Amino acid sequence: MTNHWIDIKNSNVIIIMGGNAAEAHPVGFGWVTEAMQHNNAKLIVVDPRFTRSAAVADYYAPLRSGTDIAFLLGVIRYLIETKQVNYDYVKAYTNAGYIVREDFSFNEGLFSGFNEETDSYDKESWYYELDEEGHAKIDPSFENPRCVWNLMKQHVDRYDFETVSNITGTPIADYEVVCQQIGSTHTHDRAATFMYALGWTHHTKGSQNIRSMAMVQLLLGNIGVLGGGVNALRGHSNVQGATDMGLLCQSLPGYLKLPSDKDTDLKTYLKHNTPIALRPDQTNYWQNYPKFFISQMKSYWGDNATAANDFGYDWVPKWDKQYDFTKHLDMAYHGEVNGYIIQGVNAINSMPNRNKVLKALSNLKYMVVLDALATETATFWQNADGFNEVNPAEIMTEVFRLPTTCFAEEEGSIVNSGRWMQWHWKGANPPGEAKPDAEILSGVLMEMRKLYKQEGGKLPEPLNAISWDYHNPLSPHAEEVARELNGKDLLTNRQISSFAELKDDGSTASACWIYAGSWTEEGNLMARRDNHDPSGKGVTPGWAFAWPANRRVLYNRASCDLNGKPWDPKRTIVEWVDGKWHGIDVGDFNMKLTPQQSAGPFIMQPEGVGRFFALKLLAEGPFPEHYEPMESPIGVNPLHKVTSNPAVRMLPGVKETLGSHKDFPYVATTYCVTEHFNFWSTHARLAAISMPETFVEMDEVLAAEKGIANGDWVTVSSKRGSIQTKALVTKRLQPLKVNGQLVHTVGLPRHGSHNALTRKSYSCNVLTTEVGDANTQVPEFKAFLVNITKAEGI
Ligand SMILES: Nc1nc2c(c(=O)[nH]1)N[C@H]1C(S)=C(S)[C@@H](COP(=O)(O)OP(=O)(O)OC[C@H]3O[C@@H](n4cnc5c(=O)[nH]c(N)nc54)[C@H](O)[C@@H]3O)O[C@H]1N2
Ligand SMILES: Nc1nc2c(c(=O)[nH]1)N[C@H]1C(S)=C(S)[C@@H](COP(=O)(O)OP(=O)(O)OC[C@H]3O[C@@H](n4cnc5c(=O)[nH]c(N)nc54)[C@H](O)[C@@H]3O)O[C@H]1N2
Ligand SMILES: [Mo]
Repeated sequence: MTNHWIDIKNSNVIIIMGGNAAEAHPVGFGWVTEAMQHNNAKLIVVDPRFTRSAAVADYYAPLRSGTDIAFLLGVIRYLIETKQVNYDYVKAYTNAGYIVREDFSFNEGLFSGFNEETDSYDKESWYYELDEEGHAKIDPSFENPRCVWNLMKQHVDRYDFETVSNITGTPIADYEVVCQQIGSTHTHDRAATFMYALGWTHHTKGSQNIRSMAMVQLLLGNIGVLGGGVNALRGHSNVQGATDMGLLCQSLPGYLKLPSDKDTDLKTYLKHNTPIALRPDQTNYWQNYPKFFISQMKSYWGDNATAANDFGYDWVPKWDKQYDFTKHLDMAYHGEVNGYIIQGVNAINSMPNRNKVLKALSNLKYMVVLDALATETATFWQNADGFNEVNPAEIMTEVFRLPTTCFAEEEGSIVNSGRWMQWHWKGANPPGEAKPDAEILSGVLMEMRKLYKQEGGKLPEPLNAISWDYHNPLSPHAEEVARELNGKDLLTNRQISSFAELKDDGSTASACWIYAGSWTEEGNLMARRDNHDPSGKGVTPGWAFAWPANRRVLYNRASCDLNGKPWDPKRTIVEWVDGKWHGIDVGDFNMKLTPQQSAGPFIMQPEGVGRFFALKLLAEGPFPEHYEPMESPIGVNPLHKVTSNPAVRMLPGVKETLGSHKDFPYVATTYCVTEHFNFWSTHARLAAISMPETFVEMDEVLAAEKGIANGDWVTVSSKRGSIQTKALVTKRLQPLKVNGQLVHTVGLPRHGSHNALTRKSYSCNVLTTEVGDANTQVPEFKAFLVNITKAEGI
C-alpha cells in the first residue's frame, strides 16, 4: 500500500476492484465502513461476482474476468474527454509533458520493437527524447504530438463506452455511474482509493491491470494524498515482509536486484542498477544503490567482505534464467531436479495444473517439508482414494518432514499491507518436536559446513564466508536478526537510525536498508504500541514502525503544490510554513530542501515524477492494452489481431495444455471465502464445519440450459483435468453480453482439500493453467476456460 489501512477512512470514493475485501480482509474492511459512515464515502465494487463486498456497496458493476484494462482505459478516456482531470497535479508531478522517442509506435495491438520469433520486445524505443546532457525533453504546453499526454490520449481513444462494454460485458449504465464517481475525485478536496489483490494479479497481464489504475490515480491527483493511493491488500499476514526480505527469485532484501550472470563483477552490477537522474536536480534516490548493496554485503559476510574482494560479491548467486516456482516444478517434471526443500507452501493444493505438480514431485529423489501442519503436499505420493492421480508403488521420492513452529509460538515481526513492522510475542510453546524455521535452517548450515570440512566439495566459500555471529549459532534469536536487518555503524558499533547513514565504503552494515530505523539505539521501535493520533487523520507515528523511515503515506510531497501549500487544507500531511517544512507524517523527501528543490515527489524515479508512460519497466508495453486471457471465451480480441498478451512467457509444452472456447465455453474464476484460510482451516474443526466442502457457483441461465439444479453433482473440466463437485446455482453470477455472445462465468473456491476434516473436496487447481503474468509469472488463476456436465457424484 502507498497509504495504509486506517487512512482509508479519509477517502471519499472507495473502489474495490480486483479484490473482495469484505471477505478476504474483513478486519481492514472496517475502515471502509468507517469512511462510509463518517466521511460520507461511496463504495464501488467491480467484480464478476456479486460478492459480500458488493452486498454493502453503493454501486456494483459486473465485468468479465480479465478485462479490467479495457474498463480502466475507458475510465481514462472518459476523464480526459470530460476534463475531470487534476491538471495542476498532472502538470507538476507526472510525465505527461515528456517527449517520447520518434521511433516509438503502437499499431494493431503491438508496440514498436516486437520480435515475432522470440515473442518478446526490444524496448529501446520505449523511452524519452534526451537532450545533450542526457535529460528528458519536456513540452510543458502539452502541444507536442509526441509528448506522453497526446500519445496517451490517442492510445485510449479507442476505449469508448460501447467498445468497453462490448469487451467487459459491463452494462453501459453501470459503467457510466462508476466513471462519474471516480471522476468526482479529480478536485483538490476529494480523493479516491483503489483496493485490490488477486482479482488483478492473477492474470497474464496482472502488472498492467495495476498500472492502469495507477494512471487513473495520477490523472485525478490521488497519489501522495490522504485517502488516496495505490493499495494492494496483501494475502498472508507477513507476505509484505516476505517480499521485503527478497522472497522473489530475482530479488534481494530491500528490493535490491539479485545479480545476473551478465553482472560479472561488482562494478558492472552497480552500474546496471544505479540510475542516473533524467532531469536536473532530481533526488533520484536509487542513486544510493551502492550504499544499500555494500552494506548488505557487509551484513552477510561480516569481516570477510573487504574492498579487495568486492565485498564478497562473487559469493552472491547469479541467475541465468528466471527460476520461479513454476519454472522449478517444470524442471522437476522434466526430471531436471533431484530434490526440493518445501518451506511453508502447500504446493499440490496451491500451484496450478495439479496433475503436473504431482508428476513433478514424483520425479524427485528427495523432498524436505518444513511446515507447521501436516500438509497434503507432504503425502502427495498417497493415492488418497483417487484424489491424487499417482501410483505409490512407482514413486521413489523420499520425504522428510520437519515440523516447524507457527507465528504464535515464536516472537518476531510481521509486516502488514500498510508496511507497518509490528513486533509480536510468543503466545505458547510449540507442540512435540516442532522447531522454529531459523533453528532448522541454522542446523542445516552448520551441518553442511562440517561436511564440507570433512569431505570437501564444490564451492564451499560462500557457506564458510557467511557471518553467523549469533549468541547461539544453532538458534539465532529474532531480536538478533532484527538488529542485523536494521544495521549498524561498524566503526562505532552503534545501531544506525536511518538509511541515510549507510555508506558504500564498507563502514556500515544493514541487511535490509528499508528496515533501517526499526531497531535503533532507542530500542525496538516495532514493539511500540502508542495509538495516539494527534491530527485525527489516522497517522499514528508511535504505533510500531512503518518502513521507510516510519513514513505512513508514500509520495506525500505530492499532497502540496510546487510552493509547498497543501492542495487541500483539510488533507494536510506536510506543508511549508515560515520557511520550514512541518508535517503530521515524515516527509517523503529531504525536509531540509525548499519546496522548489523538492519538487519531484516520486523520488525513486530518476525523473522525479509519476509515469503515465512506463518506459521499459514492463514486458508488454509502456502503456497498458487490452489483451484477452490466454484462454478466451470469445477467441478473438475485438480491438485487433493480437488476441492475448504477445509477450507472455510460455514454457515449452504449455501451449498444448491450453483449451479453446469451442471445447470449454465457460469462464472459470477461483477465489477465497471468509470461512477458510487457504488450506490451513480445512483441518480446523469449526472452520471446516462452517464450510464443509467446496462447490462451483453458476448462474441460473446456465444451470437451466444444462438441466442442473442447486446441489446437483457436476463434472467441471478443463484441458488440464477434471473434478467433481456440487453446483451452487445463484443470482450472484449473471451471464454477460460480450462481443455479441452470452458469456457465463463460474466460480470455484480455492480451498478444496482431500484431507479436510469434514468432506473431501477436489482442488480447483486440477483445472488451472500455469501460464502467468509476463512480468511476475503469477498464474492466470482468475480467468481460464472450463466445461460443465451433470455427474453421478463421489
Ligand atoms: N478468509 C480468508 N481471507 C484471506 C484468505 C483466505 O484464504 N481466506 N487468503 C489470503 C490471501 S493468501 C490472499 S492473496 C488474499 C486475497 O484477497 P482477494 O484478492 O480479495 O481474494 P480473492 O477471493 O482471491 O479474489 C478477489 C475477487 O476478485 C474477483 N475477480 C476475479 N477475476 C477478476 C477480474 O478479472 N477482475 C476483477 N475486477 N475482479 C476479479 C473474484 O470474483 C473475487 O471476488 O486474501 C487473504 N485473506
Ligand atoms: N486456483 C487458485 N490457486 C491459488 C490461489 C487462487 O486464488 N486460486 N491463490 C494463490 C495465493 S494468493 C496464495 S498466497 C497461495 C497460497 O498457497 P500456500 O502458501 O501453498 O498455502 P497455505 O495453505 O497458506 O500454505 C502455507 C503453509 O505454511 C505453513 N506455515 C505456517 N506458518 C509457518 C511457519 O512459521 N513456518 C513454516 N515453515 N510453515 C508455516 C502452513 O501450515 C501452510 O501449510 O495459493 C495460490 N493458489
Ligand atoms: Mo496470497
